[in-house]
Amino acid sequence: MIIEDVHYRIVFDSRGNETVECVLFTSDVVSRAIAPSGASKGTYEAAVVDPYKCEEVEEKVSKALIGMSVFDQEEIDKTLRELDGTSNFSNIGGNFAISCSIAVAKAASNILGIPLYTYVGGLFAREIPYPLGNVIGGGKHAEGSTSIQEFLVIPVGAKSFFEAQKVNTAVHKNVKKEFSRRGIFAAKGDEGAWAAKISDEEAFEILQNAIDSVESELGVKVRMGIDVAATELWNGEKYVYGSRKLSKEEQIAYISKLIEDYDLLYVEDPLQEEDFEGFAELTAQVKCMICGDDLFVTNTERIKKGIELGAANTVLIKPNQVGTLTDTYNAVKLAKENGYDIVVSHRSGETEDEALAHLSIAFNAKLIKTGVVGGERVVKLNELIRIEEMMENPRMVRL
Ligand code: 2PG
Ligand code: MG
Repeated sequence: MIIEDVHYRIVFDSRGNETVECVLFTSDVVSRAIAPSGASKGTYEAAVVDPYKCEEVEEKVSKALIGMSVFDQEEIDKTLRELDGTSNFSNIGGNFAISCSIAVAKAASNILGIPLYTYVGGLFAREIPYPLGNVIGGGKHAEGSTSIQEFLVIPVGAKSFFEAQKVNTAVHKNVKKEFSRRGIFAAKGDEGAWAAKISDEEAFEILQNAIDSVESELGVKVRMGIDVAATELWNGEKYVYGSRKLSKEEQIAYISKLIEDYDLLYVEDPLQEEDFEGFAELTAQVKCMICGDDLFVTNTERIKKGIELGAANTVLIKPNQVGTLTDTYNAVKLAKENGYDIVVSHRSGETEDEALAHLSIAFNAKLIKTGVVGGERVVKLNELIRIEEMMENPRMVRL
C-alpha cells in the first residue's frame, strides 16, 4: 500500500491531443489514470501544464509521494497542492495532479478488492445516475454548427441504466435519420454529437421529432436539456448568436422561454461565467435544473458564492477542473449540503479512463454527462452497465 514510484507518460486523447497518464507503483498493485481535457474551458479551472514537461513533474511528484500510503488520499492530495504552491495548480498542472490523485484511489480500491465507487462513496453509494446524452452539438465542439454547445437528452422514464443508454442511442440514431430526411449533411463533433449547418431552433425541432419517435417506439419518456456554454457566446456586452445579439436580460428571457417551450429538464451555463446575479435571476424564475459549469469550475469558493446568491440549483463536477479527488469531494459535499444536485461530467477531450463512471455513483450524481457514442464516451457508459449488472439491487436515482 506504500507508493514506491510515480511515472508519467504522454498518451493521446479523443481529439488526438497529447495528455498525461499517471502510473502509480505500490508493492501490491500498479494503477493508472489519465487526465481528460476541455475545449470550452472556464477561466477559473485548474491550469493545464504542457504534457511534455512530464519528466520534470514526475521527478517532483515522486519525490513528494514515495513512501506515502495510498490510503492517505487526503494527505496525498494536500501534498500535491503544497508541492504546487499555487491556488490553481499552475506549477505542476491540474492535469498532472488529477491523474495522480485518481490513480491513488484506484490503487487503494484495488488493494482492498472493492470497486472504486464503493471505496470513494462507501457502502450506501448504490444509486445509478441517468445518462445525460449529447445528441446535437456545436459551439467550440463543432464550429459552424449550432450556437448552443450541446442539445442533450435524459431518458427519465427508463427503469434501468441499460434501458436509459439504449434510449439515448435510439435518439442519437433518430436525429441522424431526421437530418437525412431533411437532406442535411451532418458530421460528428468532438463528443460524438451530430453537427450540421443548422440554427438552434432547427436543432430543437429535429431533436423534438427524434424524441417523439423514440418515445412512441420504445415507450420511454425522454426530456431535453442544453449546455449553452454562454461564456463562449459572450463578447463582453452581448450574447452573440450569429447576427442576433442579446443583452443579459434578453438572454435570461430567451432561456426562460426555451425552458417553457421545450419543457427542458436541464440547462447548463445559461449565462457567462462571471454573472452569478444573472444565474440567480433565472434560477428564481424557472422550474428546471440550472447547472453551473464554467461558473463553478468544481471550486468550493465559487460554489460558496453561488449558494449565497442562489445562483443555481445544480453543480457540474469535473475532477480535472480542480485537480484532486479531495477537492472534487469537497465541492460535491458543499453542494449537496446546500441542496444542490450533482451532475458528473466528462470533458470534450476524453480517453478510455472509466473512473468517472464510478465517481458518478460515489457522489450520488443525478446525471452523468458523457456523450452517447464514441469509445471514450461508451467506456464510461458500459462500465455503468457492468456495475448495474453486478449490484444486488440496482436502483436509479430519483430525478
Ligand atoms: C462542457 C464540456 C463537456 P469541455 O462544456 O460541459 O461537455 O466541454 O470539456 O470542452 O469544457
Ligand atoms: Mg459545460
